[in-house]
Amino acid sequence: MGNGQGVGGIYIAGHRGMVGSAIRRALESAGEANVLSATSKDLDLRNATAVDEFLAANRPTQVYLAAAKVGGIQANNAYPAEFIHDNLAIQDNVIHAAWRHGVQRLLFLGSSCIYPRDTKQPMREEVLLTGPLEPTNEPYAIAKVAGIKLCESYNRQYGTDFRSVMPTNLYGPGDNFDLETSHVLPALIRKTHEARVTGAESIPVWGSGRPMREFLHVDDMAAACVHVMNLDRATWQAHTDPRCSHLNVGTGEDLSIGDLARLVADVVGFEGQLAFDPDRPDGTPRKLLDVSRLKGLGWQASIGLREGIEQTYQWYLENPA
Ligand code: GFB
Repeated sequence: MGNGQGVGGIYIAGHRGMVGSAIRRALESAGEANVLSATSKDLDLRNATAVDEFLAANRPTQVYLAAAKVGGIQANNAYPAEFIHDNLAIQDNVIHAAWRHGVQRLLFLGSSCIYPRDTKQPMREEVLLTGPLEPTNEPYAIAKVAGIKLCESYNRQYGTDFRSVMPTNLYGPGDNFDLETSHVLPALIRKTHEARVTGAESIPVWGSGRPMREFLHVDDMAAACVHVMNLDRATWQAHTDPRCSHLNVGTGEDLSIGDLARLVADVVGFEGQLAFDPDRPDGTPRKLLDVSRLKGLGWQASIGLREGIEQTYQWYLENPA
């Protein structure tokens, strides 16, 4: 618990997750020595009293709220109660305690699934709450919308400086490679690698292969988080609206799941077939982010998709589950 250096410092909630650990790497490589964290065994973020006591004892100046119950399309469908309950509880506890204990700045991490299923592409921040959500991840999305509104409400009522960023589909080192609960990219890396090793003729690809997705490397996401956290308040306020304060984080480019599977096959060196499985859900047809707001604030992604997949595949080979 904590870092034993007394009050102050930067607390990363979810430091063991893919995004939290990338934020930690980014902060440490920028020379930040005072990074606080607590494992879920030591601090259950769903427990309001425990969260309050942790923030009261450690009094961080900044909080990165990267802790969340996450998963791919199948996990979202299978565990809707956990996806809405755990995420609402974590956010509510951390944001409320951050206000109570004078955290100077908090960054809440959401997801591009907050936007309506059928909306104009690329999606601008303003389309939030203008239409129905994609059913496969509605509980998760509702929790993330609530997180944005929690931040905005505390800012409006109490003058806090709580900010939100909404990443597109993330991938990279530390990802979940479990085939039933993971997102598509780690699943394809694992399936394709195993097919190459065993000499299988084809790999199963869920759905039609037609949905379009945008992928952002987690180190880009971490860099964006640190960038947004460090913007001075006047700049942040000038580029956001008190009732539409979240910022999209993505590359601004997408591709079909079929093309993604072919790219992964090329990186891994698998020459077999793709076997699309129409019994698995496609989910939302497209969710490309409009990233012009964040570009206007001086940040854009730098890791290309092929390069990111190559690096993640290497990480997967070096870190067997
Ligand atoms: O990454 P994914 O699970 O999540 O699936 P979403 C993206 C697309 O890839 C879907 C297809 O059309 C899947 O059917 N796909 C193909 C696969 N093969 C596979 C496979 O082996 N595994 C998986 N998982 N998908 C999630 C949301 O939606 O996106 C979350 O459920 C979150 O809430 C996350 O927002 C970023 O992009 O459909």
